[in-house]
Amino acid sequence: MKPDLFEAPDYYSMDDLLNEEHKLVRDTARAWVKRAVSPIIEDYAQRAEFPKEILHGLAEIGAFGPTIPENYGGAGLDNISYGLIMQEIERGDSGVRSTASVQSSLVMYPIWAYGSEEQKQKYLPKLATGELMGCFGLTEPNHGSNPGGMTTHFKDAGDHYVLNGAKMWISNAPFADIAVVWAKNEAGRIKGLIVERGDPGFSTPETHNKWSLRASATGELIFDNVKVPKENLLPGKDGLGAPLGCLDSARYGIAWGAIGAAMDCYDTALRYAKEREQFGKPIAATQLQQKKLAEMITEITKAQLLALRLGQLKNEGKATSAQISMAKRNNVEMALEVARNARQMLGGMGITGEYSIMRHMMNLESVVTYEGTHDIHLLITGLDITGHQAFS
Ligand code: TGC
Ligand code: FAD
Repeated sequence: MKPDLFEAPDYYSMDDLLNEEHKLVRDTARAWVKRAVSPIIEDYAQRAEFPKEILHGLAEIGAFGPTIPENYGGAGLDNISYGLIMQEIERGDSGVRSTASVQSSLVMYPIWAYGSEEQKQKYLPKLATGELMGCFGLTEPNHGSNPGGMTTHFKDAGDHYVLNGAKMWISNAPFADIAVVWAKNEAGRIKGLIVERGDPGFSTPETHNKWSLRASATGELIFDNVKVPKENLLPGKDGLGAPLGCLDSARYGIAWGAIGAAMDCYDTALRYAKEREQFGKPIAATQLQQKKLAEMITEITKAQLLALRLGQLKNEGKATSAQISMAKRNNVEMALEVARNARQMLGGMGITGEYSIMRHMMNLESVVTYEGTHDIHLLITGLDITGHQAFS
């Protein structure tokens, strides 16, 4: 892969809107990605292997629990810093950002928001350092966009629960030490349970043959009469709103992360277009390639403004789920479009692993599907503005 020459586009001087802490956090993550992710990620993606060697570095830049309070091992940062970290990591690779998103928003967040004090003390500090890694089991083979229909269930067996069922498409599952699992109790109410690797009857087979997120490990969670200690039930919240509340946090991070992937594609295409000559002049001097570049930077800039405003609203506790859906949907689609156009601008070279663009493009096909598909987020906006739900 070519050396990482990334220069971040900032067409509307967004830096002026960030405080010193935001810039420090962002620059630390940016430097780490250049040093630790860019040189190795293409090889790992080609081999379809997760680079475990980066876990320590992810913890060091505050990517595990950026907004979790420091007394539980988190970084105690605001939501804009969290978003900027996700942007920088996804600039390197969406699969690496996935690992950070899952650990922070889908494992640490529910334990922090819905867990008992004992659960917080036991798990959060170790999750923040990466000593423990987690995954989040909501999706099932027959229930993806409609998680409320889940069939994974547990029964009260006196001093413990017995859990049965299966989850599918679970990021980090093959190596996670713990899983936050959403399942129905005997009354049909959705609850969160912490299941630990090694519990008899619990297995995590890996999902192979992915053309997307190849540097992220994806798997199933199989529960065959797994005994779960009663103290592993998350007591703070139940119902579908509990897992969906975690998704709000992860979707917010993705709205920022996708910008990182788009910035990397744009920056690569711009540099290539200035250097690559055809018909006796740089392709950057042709109207058609300028159109692509001008539209890319326009869309990236709009997405940056959307994410920053959403971050401000989130910091004020005012961001709604529907606003988060709009940003996730818009920014991921934007990044996919940028990646597709940037890929074309590199001609044949665009399909090789010499450049990051094709990897970003394929990764983004997962990002536009997980955490709620493009269509589902449109329906969430539709419901919000009309008051009519059109899911079923
Ligand atoms: P609905 O009746 O609308 O809602 C049920 C209850 O949930 C509440 N609620 C929310 N609460 C918090 N945050 C949100 N975003 C919420 N959305 C809804 C709602 O108020 C209600 O509460 P209550 O108290 O009245 O019961 O539910 P529905 O069954 O009609 O479904 C709505 C729908 C389709 C929007 C929802 O199911 C949905 O978002 N589906 C998409 C599923 C999804 O996003 N799955 C993601 C799995 S995790 C993942 O992909 C991780 S990838 C990670 C990575 O690698 O980065
Ligand atoms: P389906 O729900 O079957 O949807 C298929 C198509 O139908 C989509 O285009 C969808 O938009 C459309 N559709 C569905 N309902 C409607 C409707 N009412 N109206 C119109 N169109 C509709 N899940 C987790 O729980 N944890 C994870 O860590 C996790 N990681 C993932 C990692 C990867 C790489 C991938 C690909 C997925 C991951 N997921 C995870 C699962 C992800 O959230 C689901 O794939 C996603 O929610 C969509 O569900 P589905 O794949 O079953 O598609």
